Amino acid sequence: MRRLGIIASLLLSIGLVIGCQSKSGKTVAEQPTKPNVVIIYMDDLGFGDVGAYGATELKTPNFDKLAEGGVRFTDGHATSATCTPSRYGLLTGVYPWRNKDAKILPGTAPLIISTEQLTIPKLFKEKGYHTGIVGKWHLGLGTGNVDWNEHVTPGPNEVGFDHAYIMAATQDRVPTVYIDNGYVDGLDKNDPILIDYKNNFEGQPTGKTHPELCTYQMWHHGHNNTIINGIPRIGYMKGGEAARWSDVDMADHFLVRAQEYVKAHKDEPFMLVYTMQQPHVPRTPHSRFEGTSGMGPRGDVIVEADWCLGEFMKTLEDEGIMENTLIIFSSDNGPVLNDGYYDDAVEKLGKHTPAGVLRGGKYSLFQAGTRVPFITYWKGKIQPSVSDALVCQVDILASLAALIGSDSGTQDSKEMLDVLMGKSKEGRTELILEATSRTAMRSGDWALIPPYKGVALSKHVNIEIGNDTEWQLYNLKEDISQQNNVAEANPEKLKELIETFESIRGTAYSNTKKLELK
Ligand code: NG6
Ligand code: CA
Repeated sequence: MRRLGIIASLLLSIGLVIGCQSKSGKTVAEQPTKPNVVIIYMDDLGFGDVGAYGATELKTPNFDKLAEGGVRFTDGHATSATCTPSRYGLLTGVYPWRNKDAKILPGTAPLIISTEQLTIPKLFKEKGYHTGIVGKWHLGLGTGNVDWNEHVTPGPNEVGFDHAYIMAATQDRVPTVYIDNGYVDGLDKNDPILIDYKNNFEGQPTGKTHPELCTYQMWHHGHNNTIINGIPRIGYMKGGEAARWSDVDMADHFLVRAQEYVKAHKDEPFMLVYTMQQPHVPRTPHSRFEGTSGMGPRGDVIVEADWCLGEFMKTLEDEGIMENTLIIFSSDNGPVLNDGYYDDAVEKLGKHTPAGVLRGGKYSLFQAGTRVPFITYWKGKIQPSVSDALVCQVDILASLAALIGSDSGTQDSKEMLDVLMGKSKEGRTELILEATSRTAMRSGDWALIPPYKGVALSKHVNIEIGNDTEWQLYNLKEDISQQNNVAEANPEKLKELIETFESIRGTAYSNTKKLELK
């Protein structure tokens, strides 16, 4: 037996030396294999919603494991304080304010990424990867007037994803169905789907006319159109009964799809974007998670999402590909409590601070709008560390291009592979941030916000969104919570930063058509 073993290992080593000589003379064993990449993207998860980022009341063991085993960025940003623009910036490597259509989209909006445009999945495809997306999309579909009963195209498949299992927009917007590579999953053609964002279908109850039918959750502001699963939504929908999703099963549903993707593609290099829907409204935890956080549905769905991450990581481990997979974890924008439903997010918050020490939240030009949990993890390759480098999701495209040996890139995306890998702390010097079509700038420790008209505090969501009649300047090194506007005390610095801002942004920024919040 023993002799057989020796012979086998001899043969194996001969095979390695002879069979695996590459052109460069290196043996393949010395060359890096093509790593898999998984981007895990949360919806409205705040800077302070993660244990490793300081949450004490909310337990997030799996988020923490990733943060503590990888690089935990303390100054990592989404490109925008809302979803559509952030996702646009992430996938295309282009600042969303360059695209006038990169605004919160209705479920009927056409695709806002050009099919000619460079995207992260296209980069990977060029290098022989399989590419997939599972979860929330919210970047528009079709070219206008989508017929949901036919092939819905162009969409993720046409901008680089070989596989796409998505929800079209948000959990609170119709159509409330999953779309499997352009086709509504489980559609009965005899019960066609009709969608309208302006007019209701005759005789259909809405959240407004039939509040008593909002049995799962009641609307607070907006969200008073078609009622599906006892939840009133944005937009009107008719038909497609068999295809409608179950809200409380959504997390499990996407998790299984993401796990299936990994299992199906573990033997080839792949790039997966797994975009969870939590903790965006409506917050609908599965009964296993109901009451687990003590904070009501918002806390419960964060616990649920944390569990999903843990299960997903187990799959990578079980399939034996953890050591060959880079994981990037982040959120599309900062936190919000009451985002349009009565769901106890405010009432049961207790001492938890979803934005941590930061000011503002979702929709805001203050730091909590875009500064979000941002973690890179690669077992055995990335050493655990905390990085204060200024990084942004717009840079992921160029950095991943460098990882897989592609020289494609965009004007806005800065290559920061060493920073993401924890080898360097030289982040960005400048970064333009966006919130509801307004822009602001980070430059080193400085945060600059131009004067904007509109309410300072959005009453509905109870978030300071950053509007002021004066220029605002904050020194985040001394004042992370942006309490002291030092613009007046630093006229030289202010002038210099305005010049830098306008040189990147142009002077038209103050005339942009803004989404007015109430
Ligand atoms: C807002 C919705 C909010 C949420 C948001 C998009 C109302 C009153 N509010 O317009 O509930 O859906 O859009 O969120 O309708 S995001 O994370 O996808 O950007
Ligand atoms: Ca969001």
